[in-house]
Amino acid sequence: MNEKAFYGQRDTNVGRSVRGHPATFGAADQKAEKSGCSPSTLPQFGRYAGSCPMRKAVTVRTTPMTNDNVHLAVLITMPHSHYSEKARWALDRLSVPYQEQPHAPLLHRLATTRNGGSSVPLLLHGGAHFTDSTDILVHMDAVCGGDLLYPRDAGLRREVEALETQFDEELGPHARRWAYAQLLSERSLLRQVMTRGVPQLEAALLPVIMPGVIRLIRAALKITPQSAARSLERVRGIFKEVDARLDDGRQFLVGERFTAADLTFAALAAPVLFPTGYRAAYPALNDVPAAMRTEVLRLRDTAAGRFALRLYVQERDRSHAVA
Ligand SMILES: N[C@@H](CCC(=O)N[C@@H](CS)C(=O)NCC(=O)O)C(=O)O
Repeated sequence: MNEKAFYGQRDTNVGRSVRGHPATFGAADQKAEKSGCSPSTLPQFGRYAGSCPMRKAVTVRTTPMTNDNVHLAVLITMPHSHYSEKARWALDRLSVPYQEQPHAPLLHRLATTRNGGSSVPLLLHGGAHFTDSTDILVHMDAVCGGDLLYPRDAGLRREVEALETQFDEELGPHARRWAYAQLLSERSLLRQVMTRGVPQLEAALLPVIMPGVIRLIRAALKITPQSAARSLERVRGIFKEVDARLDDGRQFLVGERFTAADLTFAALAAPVLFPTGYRAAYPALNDVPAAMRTEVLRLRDTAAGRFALRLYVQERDRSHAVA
């Protein structure tokens, strides 16, 4: 596989939407989509993340997309992916029933390319596919009536979008590069997190392909001690900007309530914060190298770090239905 094509490329596949303009659906689809946020109208099977009581007591079953279940959302992920956690959090927040299909790194490409994408998360919903986390949030917010993750007010929405873009393009990649740089030599820790919930065959194959996966990650993310140090500096810089924004005592980054900006910050800062309540697979902070732990504790002890941790405690299990 082409190294450049691996990790963090935004692709331009069908189903990718321009902000605020979800991929087009037929009229009948749109009507059906309207009910997409009401769990009771959708087939009750699949793996539902989150704590919505309506999602309890379901069986896990891998279900190919057919005409019968085309409206059930399917989220293709990797267990440890922070962009996948961003999409998962949004679906949980909006009470959208979905089936999650986690895959081991590299092997995820079998699932994503088959569905018109490359990276994870990839969402299949209503006969369309969405190959970028932001597109997933924009689509689901619109489908659920709007004004949930993105404010209806145009000025506030622009502010949310600008922050989300900055976190997507800078915080996510820099936090990831730094974290991988600390963990790539910890093979058994990585194996544990990268196989959580994946199909048995992929879990069995991972130890065999692990050296190749690690080489690929190192090359694709251009990980060197110098680049990792630069990425940590960039993360600290973004945290300082968030500190400054929170300085007036506000509870959320934009406006008076939780938006896609808060969600994206908390999800994409996870590789440098190891938050409790994080749904992606991470090692315990006690098991990571001491230098990494020290830095994580330092970042946790900033206004931005405390803010992200608070969002996990107060907002991660909250859905709009009960907000
Ligand atoms: N812009 C994308 C970035 C997603 C991304 O970087 N995903 C990583 C995992 S965190 C991935 O799938 N990397 C492997 C690949 O690109 O095949 C999004 O927001 O969804």
